[in-house]
Amino acid sequence: MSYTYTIFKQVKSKNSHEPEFIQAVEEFITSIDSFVDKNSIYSKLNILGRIVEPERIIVFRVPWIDDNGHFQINRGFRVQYNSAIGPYKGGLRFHPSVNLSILKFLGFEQIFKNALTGLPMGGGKGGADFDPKGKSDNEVMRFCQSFMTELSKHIGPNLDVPAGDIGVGAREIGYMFGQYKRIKNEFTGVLTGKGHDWGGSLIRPEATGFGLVYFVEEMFNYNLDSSIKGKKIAISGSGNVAQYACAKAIELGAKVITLSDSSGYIYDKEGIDSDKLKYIMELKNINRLRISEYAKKYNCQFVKNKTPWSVACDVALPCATQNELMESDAKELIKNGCVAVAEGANMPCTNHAVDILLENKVLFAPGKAANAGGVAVSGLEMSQNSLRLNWSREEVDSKLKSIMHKIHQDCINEIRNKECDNYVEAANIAGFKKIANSMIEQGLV
Ligand code: NDP
Ligand code: 2IT
Repeated sequence: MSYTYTIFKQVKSKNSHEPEFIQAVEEFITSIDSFVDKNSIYSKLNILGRIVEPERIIVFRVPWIDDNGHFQINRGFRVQYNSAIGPYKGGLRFHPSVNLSILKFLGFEQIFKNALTGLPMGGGKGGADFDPKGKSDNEVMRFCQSFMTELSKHIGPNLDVPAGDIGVGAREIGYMFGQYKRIKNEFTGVLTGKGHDWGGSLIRPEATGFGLVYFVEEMFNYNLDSSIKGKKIAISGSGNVAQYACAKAIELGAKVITLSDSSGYIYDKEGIDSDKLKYIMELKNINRLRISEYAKKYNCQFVKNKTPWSVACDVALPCATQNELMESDAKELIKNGCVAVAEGANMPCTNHAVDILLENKVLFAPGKAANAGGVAVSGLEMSQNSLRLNWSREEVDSKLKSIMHKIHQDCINEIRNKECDNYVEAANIAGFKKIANSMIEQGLV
Protein backbone atom coordinates (compact mmCIF):
# COMPACT_ATOMS: atom_id res chain seq x y z
CA MET A 1 0.00 0.00 0.00
CA SER A 2 1.38 3.44 -0.93
CA TYR A 3 2.45 5.87 1.82
CA THR A 4 -0.20 8.45 0.87
CA TYR A 5 -2.98 5.86 0.86
CA THR A 6 -1.86 4.53 4.25
CA ILE A 7 -2.09 8.03 5.71
CA PHE A 8 -5.51 8.60 4.18
CA LYS A 9 -6.77 5.30 5.61
CA GLN A 10 -5.54 6.34 9.06
CA VAL A 11 -7.27 9.72 8.77
CA LYS A 12 -10.52 8.00 7.81
CA SER A 13 -10.45 5.55 10.69
CA LYS A 14 -9.34 8.10 13.30
CA ASN A 15 -11.89 10.71 12.25
CA SER A 16 -14.74 8.58 10.99
CA HIS A 17 -17.41 11.00 12.24
CA GLU A 18 -15.94 14.00 10.41
CA PRO A 19 -17.10 13.82 6.77
CA GLU A 20 -16.05 17.33 5.68
CA PHE A 21 -12.59 16.86 7.17
CA ILE A 22 -12.17 13.50 5.44
CA GLN A 23 -13.36 15.05 2.16
CA ALA A 24 -10.79 17.87 2.35
CA VAL A 25 -7.96 15.46 3.20
CA GLU A 26 -8.97 13.09 0.41
CA GLU A 27 -8.97 15.90 -2.17
CA PHE A 28 -5.56 17.01 -0.96
CA ILE A 29 -3.89 13.62 -0.69
CA THR A 30 -5.16 12.26 -4.01
CA SER A 31 -3.87 15.33 -5.81
CA ILE A 32 -0.35 15.23 -4.33
CA ASP A 33 0.17 11.46 -4.14
CA SER A 34 2.37 11.00 -7.20
CA PHE A 35 4.50 14.00 -6.19
CA VAL A 36 4.93 12.57 -2.67
CA ASP A 37 5.70 9.11 -4.03
CA LYS A 38 8.45 10.56 -6.26
CA ASN A 39 10.12 12.31 -3.32
CA SER A 40 10.86 9.68 -0.68
CA ILE A 41 11.98 12.22 1.95
CA TYR A 42 8.32 12.98 2.70
CA SER A 43 7.46 9.40 3.57
CA LYS A 44 10.79 8.80 5.29
CA LEU A 45 10.09 11.67 7.69
CA ASN A 46 6.33 10.96 7.79
CA ILE A 47 5.54 14.54 6.80
CA LEU A 48 1.98 13.82 5.65
CA GLY A 49 1.15 11.93 8.83
CA ARG A 50 2.26 14.99 10.79
CA ILE A 51 0.52 17.56 8.57
CA VAL A 52 -2.92 15.96 8.84
CA GLU A 53 -2.86 16.13 12.65
CA PRO A 54 -3.71 19.58 14.12
CA GLU A 55 -1.06 20.95 16.50
CA ARG A 56 -3.75 21.91 19.02
CA ILE A 57 -7.55 22.15 19.34
CA ILE A 58 -9.30 24.25 21.96
CA VAL A 59 -13.00 23.63 22.70
CA PHE A 60 -14.89 25.75 25.20
CA ARG A 61 -18.26 26.72 26.64
CA VAL A 62 -19.67 30.13 25.69
CA PRO A 63 -22.34 31.27 28.16
CA TRP A 64 -24.33 34.43 27.39
CA ILE A 65 -27.67 36.03 28.31
CA ASP A 66 -30.28 36.76 25.61
CA ASP A 67 -32.59 39.78 25.54
CA ASN A 68 -35.25 37.89 27.48
CA GLY A 69 -32.85 37.19 30.33
CA HIS A 70 -32.42 33.50 29.45
CA PHE A 71 -29.06 31.82 29.98
CA GLN A 72 -27.78 30.51 26.64
CA ILE A 73 -24.88 28.15 25.98
CA ASN A 74 -22.91 27.68 22.77
CA ARG A 75 -19.80 25.71 21.94
CA GLY A 76 -16.67 27.62 20.87
CA PHE A 77 -13.62 26.25 19.06
CA ARG A 78 -10.17 27.18 17.81
CA VAL A 79 -8.21 24.72 15.69
CA GLN A 80 -4.53 25.72 15.69
CA TYR A 81 -3.54 23.52 12.82
CA ASN A 82 -0.03 24.29 11.66
CA SER A 83 2.53 26.94 12.62
CA ALA A 84 5.41 25.86 10.35
CA ILE A 85 5.60 29.18 8.48
CA GLY A 86 4.07 31.70 10.89
CA PRO A 87 1.51 32.34 13.63
CA TYR A 88 -1.80 30.50 13.19
CA LYS A 89 -4.05 32.56 10.92
CA GLY A 90 -7.61 31.99 9.76
CA GLY A 91 -11.18 33.07 10.22
CA LEU A 92 -13.88 32.53 12.82
CA ARG A 93 -17.24 31.16 11.67
CA PHE A 94 -20.49 31.70 13.58
CA HIS A 95 -23.14 29.40 12.14
CA PRO A 96 -25.40 26.75 13.72
CA SER A 97 -23.74 24.04 11.60
CA VAL A 98 -20.27 24.68 13.06
CA ASN A 99 -18.60 21.55 14.45
CA LEU A 100 -15.11 20.08 14.61
CA SER A 101 -15.39 18.37 11.23
CA ILE A 102 -16.10 21.67 9.49
CA LEU A 103 -13.47 23.62 11.40
CA LYS A 104 -10.81 20.95 10.83
CA PHE A 105 -11.49 20.93 7.09
CA LEU A 106 -11.30 24.73 7.02
CA GLY A 107 -8.14 24.82 9.17
CA PHE A 108 -6.48 22.15 7.06
CA GLU A 109 -7.12 23.99 3.80
CA GLN A 110 -6.05 27.28 5.39
CA ILE A 111 -2.50 25.92 5.91
CA PHE A 112 -1.86 25.58 2.17
CA LYS A 113 -3.86 28.66 1.15
CA ASN A 114 -1.81 30.81 3.50
CA ALA A 115 1.42 29.27 2.20
CA LEU A 116 0.37 30.16 -1.36
CA THR A 117 0.03 33.86 -0.45
CA GLY A 118 3.80 33.98 0.14
CA LEU A 119 3.22 35.67 3.51
CA PRO A 120 4.39 34.23 6.85
CA MET A 121 1.11 32.83 8.19
CA GLY A 122 0.36 29.40 9.64
CA GLY A 123 -3.08 27.79 9.38
CA GLY A 124 -5.97 27.88 11.83
CA LYS A 125 -9.73 28.24 12.04
CA GLY A 126 -12.33 28.65 14.73
CA GLY A 127 -15.84 29.70 15.55
CA ALA A 128 -18.98 28.68 17.33
CA ASP A 129 -22.34 27.02 16.69
CA PHE A 130 -23.97 30.39 17.41
CA ASP A 131 -26.50 31.70 14.90
CA PRO A 132 -26.29 35.49 14.53
CA LYS A 133 -29.46 35.48 12.38
CA GLY A 134 -32.38 37.08 14.15
CA LYS A 135 -30.26 38.17 17.14
CA SER A 136 -30.22 41.79 18.30
CA ASP A 137 -26.99 43.81 18.19
CA ASN A 138 -26.80 43.56 21.97
CA GLU A 139 -27.16 39.80 21.90
CA VAL A 140 -24.41 39.53 19.28
CA MET A 141 -22.22 41.81 21.40
CA ARG A 142 -22.75 39.78 24.57
CA PHE A 143 -22.02 36.57 22.70
CA CYS A 144 -18.83 38.00 21.14
CA GLN A 145 -17.62 39.26 24.51
CA SER A 146 -18.16 35.91 26.17
CA PHE A 147 -16.54 34.07 23.25
CA MET A 148 -13.48 36.34 23.42
CA THR A 149 -13.25 36.06 27.22
CA GLU A 150 -12.14 32.46 26.69
CA LEU A 151 -10.46 32.78 23.28
CA SER A 152 -8.21 35.61 24.53
CA LYS A 153 -6.28 33.05 26.61
CA HIS A 154 -5.20 31.23 23.47
CA ILE A 155 -4.45 33.90 20.82
CA GLY A 156 -2.09 36.84 20.36
CA PRO A 157 -0.45 38.89 17.60
CA ASN A 158 2.56 36.53 17.46
CA LEU A 159 0.62 33.38 18.26
CA ASP A 160 -2.75 33.21 16.53
CA VAL A 161 -4.57 35.97 14.64
CA PRO A 162 -8.25 35.23 13.86
CA ALA A 163 -10.44 37.11 11.34
CA GLY A 164 -13.94 36.85 9.85
CA ASP A 165 -15.71 34.09 7.95
CA ILE A 166 -19.41 33.13 7.64
CA GLY A 167 -21.41 35.08 10.23
CA VAL A 168 -18.40 37.09 11.38
CA GLY A 169 -17.94 40.50 9.77
CA ALA A 170 -16.96 44.02 10.82
CA ARG A 171 -19.52 44.18 13.65
CA GLU A 172 -18.40 40.95 15.32
CA ILE A 173 -14.67 41.70 14.86
CA GLY A 174 -15.28 45.08 16.55
CA TYR A 175 -17.00 43.55 19.59
CA MET A 176 -14.34 40.84 19.93
CA PHE A 177 -11.45 43.30 19.58
CA GLY A 178 -12.97 45.58 22.24
CA GLN A 179 -13.23 42.69 24.68
CA TYR A 180 -9.68 41.45 23.97
CA LYS A 181 -8.34 44.95 24.62
CA ARG A 182 -10.14 45.18 27.97
CA ILE A 183 -8.94 41.77 29.12
CA LYS A 184 -5.30 42.11 28.01
CA ASN A 185 -4.93 45.84 28.53
CA GLU A 186 -3.03 46.16 25.26
CA PHE A 187 -3.74 47.42 21.74
CA THR A 188 -2.31 44.89 19.31
CA GLY A 189 -3.16 43.49 15.91
CA VAL A 190 -4.70 40.34 17.37
CA LEU A 191 -7.55 40.21 14.85
CA THR A 192 -7.75 41.25 11.20
CA GLY A 193 -10.71 42.75 9.43
CA LYS A 194 -10.71 45.59 11.96
CA GLY A 195 -12.35 48.97 11.31
CA HIS A 196 -10.11 51.27 9.34
CA ASP A 197 -10.03 53.92 12.10
CA TRP A 198 -8.54 51.44 14.59
CA GLY A 199 -5.96 49.44 12.68
CA GLY A 200 -7.89 47.73 9.88
CA SER A 201 -6.51 47.60 6.36
CA LEU A 202 -8.20 49.31 3.47
CA ILE A 203 -9.41 46.74 0.89
CA ARG A 204 -9.69 43.93 3.52
CA PRO A 205 -13.51 43.84 3.18
CA GLU A 206 -13.18 43.70 -0.61
CA ALA A 207 -10.13 41.43 -0.74
CA THR A 208 -11.58 37.92 -1.09
CA GLY A 209 -14.08 38.86 -3.81
CA PHE A 210 -11.65 41.15 -5.67
CA GLY A 211 -8.88 38.55 -5.44
CA LEU A 212 -11.21 35.86 -6.77
CA VAL A 213 -12.01 37.90 -9.87
CA TYR A 214 -8.34 38.83 -10.36
CA PHE A 215 -7.56 35.11 -10.34
CA VAL A 216 -10.31 34.39 -12.88
CA GLU A 217 -8.88 37.15 -15.09
CA GLU A 218 -5.45 35.50 -14.85
CA MET A 219 -6.96 32.16 -15.92
CA PHE A 220 -8.79 33.73 -18.86
CA ASN A 221 -5.71 35.66 -19.99
CA TYR A 222 -3.36 32.72 -19.70
CA ASN A 223 -5.52 29.89 -21.05
CA LEU A 224 -7.91 31.56 -23.45
CA ASP A 225 -6.11 34.79 -24.33
CA SER A 226 -9.28 36.63 -23.35
CA SER A 227 -10.89 38.34 -20.34
CA ILE A 228 -14.13 38.21 -18.37
CA LYS A 229 -15.38 41.36 -20.10
CA GLY A 230 -18.84 40.66 -21.53
CA LYS A 231 -19.07 37.24 -19.84
CA LYS A 232 -22.19 36.10 -18.00
CA ILE A 233 -21.42 35.25 -14.40
CA ALA A 234 -23.48 33.25 -11.91
CA ILE A 235 -22.55 33.90 -8.27
CA SER A 236 -23.94 32.13 -5.21
CA GLY A 237 -24.12 33.71 -1.77
CA SER A 238 -24.77 37.37 -1.06
CA GLY A 239 -22.41 37.95 1.85
CA ASN A 240 -18.94 39.46 1.97
CA VAL A 241 -17.26 37.35 -0.70
CA ALA A 242 -20.20 37.33 -3.14
CA GLN A 243 -20.77 41.09 -2.88
CA TYR A 244 -17.22 42.10 -3.73
CA ALA A 245 -16.80 39.42 -6.40
CA CYS A 246 -19.90 40.95 -7.96
CA ALA A 247 -18.49 44.49 -7.60
CA LYS A 248 -15.18 43.64 -9.31
CA ALA A 249 -16.89 41.60 -12.05
CA ILE A 250 -19.17 44.57 -12.84
CA GLU A 251 -16.17 46.92 -12.85
CA LEU A 252 -14.38 44.67 -15.36
CA GLY A 253 -17.38 44.66 -17.69
CA ALA A 254 -18.91 41.27 -16.92
CA LYS A 255 -22.63 40.69 -16.41
CA VAL A 256 -23.57 39.18 -13.05
CA ILE A 257 -26.96 37.49 -13.27
CA THR A 258 -27.42 35.62 -9.98
CA LEU A 259 -26.84 35.90 -6.23
CA SER A 260 -28.31 33.76 -3.46
CA ASP A 261 -28.67 32.98 0.23
CA SER A 262 -29.76 29.88 2.09
CA SER A 263 -33.40 30.56 1.07
CA GLY A 264 -32.85 30.56 -2.71
CA TYR A 265 -31.43 32.60 -5.59
CA ILE A 266 -32.33 35.69 -7.59
CA TYR A 267 -31.97 35.66 -11.38
CA ASP A 268 -31.65 39.10 -12.95
CA LYS A 269 -31.45 38.68 -16.74
CA GLU A 270 -30.55 42.36 -17.19
CA GLY A 271 -27.55 41.99 -14.91
CA ILE A 272 -26.85 43.45 -11.48
CA ASP A 273 -25.41 46.95 -11.95
CA SER A 274 -23.57 49.01 -9.35
CA ASP A 275 -26.73 50.78 -8.12
CA LYS A 276 -28.48 47.46 -7.62
CA LEU A 277 -25.40 46.13 -5.82
CA LYS A 278 -25.44 49.15 -3.52
CA TYR A 279 -29.01 48.25 -2.62
CA ILE A 280 -27.94 44.63 -1.93
CA MET A 281 -25.15 45.80 0.38
CA GLU A 282 -27.60 47.92 2.36
CA LEU A 283 -30.13 45.11 2.42
CA LYS A 284 -27.64 42.53 3.71
CA ASN A 285 -25.10 44.48 5.73
CA ILE A 286 -27.25 47.14 7.40
CA ASN A 287 -30.81 45.83 7.40
CA ARG A 288 -29.78 42.15 7.54
CA LEU A 289 -32.63 41.09 5.27
CA ARG A 290 -32.98 38.26 2.73
CA ILE A 291 -31.91 38.33 -0.94
CA SER A 292 -35.55 37.65 -1.97
CA GLU A 293 -36.21 41.36 -1.24
CA TYR A 294 -34.11 42.13 -4.33
CA ALA A 295 -36.50 40.20 -6.57
CA LYS A 296 -39.43 42.21 -5.19
CA LYS A 297 -37.68 45.54 -5.70
CA TYR A 298 -36.32 44.87 -9.20
CA ASN A 299 -39.14 42.65 -10.36
CA CYS A 300 -37.05 39.65 -11.29
CA GLN A 301 -37.14 35.95 -10.57
CA PHE A 302 -36.57 34.47 -7.09
CA VAL A 303 -36.16 30.70 -7.09
CA LYS A 304 -36.83 29.32 -3.63
CA ASN A 305 -34.59 26.73 -1.96
CA LYS A 306 -32.38 26.21 -5.02
CA THR A 307 -28.79 27.02 -5.95
CA PRO A 308 -28.19 29.03 -9.15
CA TRP A 309 -26.26 26.40 -11.15
CA SER A 310 -29.03 25.67 -13.64
CA VAL A 311 -28.84 29.23 -15.02
CA ALA A 312 -26.82 29.42 -18.27
CA CYS A 313 -23.54 31.26 -17.63
CA ASP A 314 -19.93 31.49 -18.87
CA VAL A 315 -18.42 31.60 -15.39
CA ALA A 316 -19.69 30.20 -12.08
CA LEU A 317 -18.41 31.60 -8.78
CA PRO A 318 -19.69 29.62 -5.78
CA CYS A 319 -19.27 32.06 -2.86
CA ALA A 320 -21.62 30.75 -0.14
CA THR A 321 -20.57 27.57 1.64
CA GLN A 322 -19.11 24.04 1.43
CA ASN A 323 -20.65 21.41 -0.87
CA GLU A 324 -23.07 23.79 -2.56
CA LEU A 325 -22.10 22.68 -6.08
CA MET A 326 -22.57 18.97 -6.69
CA GLU A 327 -21.93 16.52 -9.50
CA SER A 328 -25.35 17.13 -11.09
CA ASP A 329 -24.76 20.90 -10.93
CA ALA A 330 -21.38 20.50 -12.64
CA LYS A 331 -23.05 18.54 -15.44
CA GLU A 332 -25.74 21.19 -15.81
CA LEU A 333 -23.15 24.00 -15.96
CA ILE A 334 -21.18 22.14 -18.65
CA LYS A 335 -24.35 21.45 -20.66
CA ASN A 336 -25.14 25.18 -20.57
CA GLY A 337 -21.71 26.20 -21.86
CA CYS A 338 -19.89 27.26 -18.67
CA VAL A 339 -16.13 27.56 -19.33
CA ALA A 340 -14.76 28.46 -15.89
CA VAL A 341 -15.57 27.77 -12.24
CA ALA A 342 -13.66 29.46 -9.41
CA GLU A 343 -14.23 28.78 -5.72
CA GLY A 344 -14.87 31.94 -3.69
CA ALA A 345 -16.12 29.81 -0.80
CA ASN A 346 -14.08 27.07 0.86
CA MET A 347 -14.72 23.63 -0.71
CA PRO A 348 -18.02 24.70 -2.33
CA CYS A 349 -17.62 21.99 -4.99
CA THR A 350 -17.83 18.34 -4.01
CA ASN A 351 -14.90 16.14 -5.07
CA HIS A 352 -17.09 14.46 -7.70
CA ALA A 353 -18.15 17.84 -9.09
CA VAL A 354 -14.49 18.86 -9.42
CA ASP A 355 -13.67 15.60 -11.24
CA ILE A 356 -16.49 16.21 -13.75
CA LEU A 357 -15.38 19.81 -14.36
CA LEU A 358 -11.75 18.77 -14.91
CA GLU A 359 -12.67 15.84 -17.17
CA ASN A 360 -14.65 18.27 -19.32
CA LYS A 361 -11.78 20.77 -19.54
CA VAL A 362 -13.63 23.49 -17.63
CA LEU A 363 -11.07 25.92 -16.17
CA PHE A 364 -11.31 25.20 -12.46
CA ALA A 365 -9.73 27.33 -9.72
CA PRO A 366 -9.68 25.70 -6.26
CA GLY A 367 -10.47 27.87 -3.23
CA LYS A 368 -6.98 27.52 -1.77
CA ALA A 369 -5.71 29.58 -4.69
CA ALA A 370 -8.75 31.55 -5.84
CA ASN A 371 -10.03 32.87 -2.50
CA ALA A 372 -6.61 33.49 -0.93
CA GLY A 373 -6.94 37.25 -1.47
CA GLY A 374 -8.84 37.69 1.81
CA VAL A 375 -6.22 36.13 4.03
CA ALA A 376 -3.48 37.77 1.93
CA VAL A 377 -4.80 41.22 2.80
CA SER A 378 -5.19 40.05 6.40
CA GLY A 379 -1.44 39.36 6.22
CA LEU A 380 -0.94 42.88 4.90
CA GLU A 381 -3.06 44.20 7.79
CA MET A 382 -0.72 42.38 10.22
CA SER A 383 2.28 44.01 8.52
CA GLN A 384 0.72 47.47 8.76
CA ASN A 385 -0.11 46.90 12.45
CA SER A 386 3.49 45.85 13.18
CA LEU A 387 4.82 48.88 11.32
CA ARG A 388 2.15 51.13 12.87
CA LEU A 389 1.36 52.45 9.42
CA ASN A 390 -1.66 52.55 7.11
CA TRP A 391 -1.17 51.93 3.42
CA SER A 392 -3.44 53.60 0.85
CA ARG A 393 -6.26 51.83 -0.96
CA GLU A 394 -4.23 51.82 -4.19
CA GLU A 395 -1.17 50.40 -2.47
CA VAL A 396 -3.07 47.52 -0.87
CA ASP A 397 -5.06 46.78 -4.03
CA SER A 398 -1.91 46.64 -6.13
CA LYS A 399 -0.26 44.30 -3.58
CA LEU A 400 -3.37 42.10 -3.65
CA LYS A 401 -3.30 42.01 -7.44
CA SER A 402 0.34 41.00 -7.53
CA ILE A 403 -0.21 38.29 -4.89
CA MET A 404 -3.05 36.79 -6.98
CA HIS A 405 -0.82 36.99 -10.07
CA LYS A 406 1.98 35.23 -8.20
CA ILE A 407 -0.33 32.46 -6.94
CA HIS A 408 -1.49 31.89 -10.51
CA GLN A 409 2.11 31.90 -11.72
CA ASP A 410 3.17 29.41 -9.04
CA CYS A 411 0.37 27.08 -10.19
CA ILE A 412 1.43 27.45 -13.82
CA ASN A 413 5.05 26.72 -12.87
CA GLU A 414 4.01 23.42 -11.25
CA ILE A 415 2.09 22.54 -14.42
CA ARG A 416 5.07 23.49 -16.64
CA ASN A 417 7.43 21.41 -14.49
CA LYS A 418 5.13 18.51 -15.34
CA GLU A 419 4.39 17.85 -11.69
CA CYS A 420 0.67 17.99 -12.57
CA ASP A 421 -1.83 19.20 -15.16
CA ASN A 422 -4.51 21.25 -13.44
CA TYR A 423 -4.89 24.07 -10.91
CA VAL A 424 -6.10 21.74 -8.12
CA GLU A 425 -2.97 19.61 -8.13
CA ALA A 426 -0.75 22.61 -8.80
CA ALA A 427 -2.07 24.65 -5.85
CA ASN A 428 -1.87 21.67 -3.49
CA ILE A 429 1.68 20.77 -4.52
CA ALA A 430 2.93 24.37 -4.37
CA GLY A 431 1.42 24.86 -0.88
CA PHE A 432 2.54 21.45 0.37
CA LYS A 433 6.18 21.93 -0.70
CA LYS A 434 6.51 25.07 1.35
CA ILE A 435 4.97 23.62 4.50
CA ALA A 436 6.72 20.25 4.20
CA ASN A 437 10.15 21.79 3.60
CA SER A 438 9.72 24.19 6.53
CA MET A 439 8.75 21.30 8.80
CA ILE A 440 11.77 19.28 7.65
CA GLU A 441 14.10 22.19 8.39
CA GLN A 442 12.59 22.62 11.87
CA GLY A 443 13.23 19.03 12.94
CA LEU A 444 10.61 16.83 14.54
CA VAL A 445 7.64 19.23 14.79
P1 NDP B 1 -21.04 35.78 4.92
O1 NDP B 1 -21.56 35.36 6.24
O2 NDP B 1 -20.76 37.21 4.67
O3 NDP B 1 -22.03 35.28 3.77
C1 NDP B 1 -22.34 33.95 3.63
C2 NDP B 1 -23.31 33.79 2.48
O4 NDP B 1 -23.45 32.40 2.18
C3 NDP B 1 -24.72 34.28 2.83
O5 NDP B 1 -25.36 34.72 1.67
C4 NDP B 1 -25.36 33.01 3.38
O6 NDP B 1 -26.77 32.99 3.30
C5 NDP B 1 -24.78 31.96 2.47
N1 NDP B 1 -24.74 30.69 3.19
C6 NDP B 1 -24.08 30.43 4.35
N2 NDP B 1 -24.31 29.17 4.75
C7 NDP B 1 -25.12 28.64 3.82
C8 NDP B 1 -25.69 27.37 3.67
N3 NDP B 1 -25.48 26.38 4.57
N4 NDP B 1 -26.46 27.15 2.57
C9 NDP B 1 -26.67 28.13 1.66
N5 NDP B 1 -26.17 29.37 1.76
C10 NDP B 1 -25.39 29.61 2.82
O7 NDP B 1 -19.73 34.89 4.67
P2 NDP B 1 -18.54 35.13 3.63
O8 NDP B 1 -19.03 35.77 2.39
O9 NDP B 1 -17.42 35.74 4.39
O10 NDP B 1 -18.10 33.63 3.34
C11 NDP B 1 -18.62 32.89 2.23
C12 NDP B 1 -17.66 31.75 1.91
O11 NDP B 1 -16.39 32.27 1.57
C13 NDP B 1 -17.41 30.76 3.06
O12 NDP B 1 -17.19 29.49 2.51
C14 NDP B 1 -16.09 31.27 3.65
O13 NDP B 1 -15.40 30.25 4.32
C15 NDP B 1 -15.38 31.69 2.38
N6 NDP B 1 -14.27 32.63 2.52
C16 NDP B 1 -14.45 33.82 3.17
C17 NDP B 1 -13.41 34.73 3.27
C18 NDP B 1 -13.57 36.05 3.91
O14 NDP B 1 -12.60 36.81 3.90
N7 NDP B 1 -14.74 36.40 4.44
C19 NDP B 1 -12.09 34.39 2.73
C20 NDP B 1 -12.03 33.17 1.97
C21 NDP B 1 -13.09 32.32 1.91
P3 NDP B 1 -27.65 33.09 4.64
O15 NDP B 1 -27.54 34.53 5.06
O16 NDP B 1 -29.02 32.70 4.22
O17 NDP B 1 -27.03 32.14 5.63
O1 2IT C 1 -11.18 31.33 4.63
C1 2IT C 1 -10.47 32.34 4.75
O2 2IT C 1 -9.40 32.47 4.14
C2 2IT C 1 -10.95 33.42 5.62
N1 2IT C 1 -12.05 33.31 6.16
C3 2IT C 1 -10.10 34.62 5.88
C4 2IT C 1 -9.08 34.34 6.94
C5 2IT C 1 -8.28 35.53 7.40
O3 2IT C 1 -7.51 35.31 8.35
O4 2IT C 1 -8.38 36.61 6.85
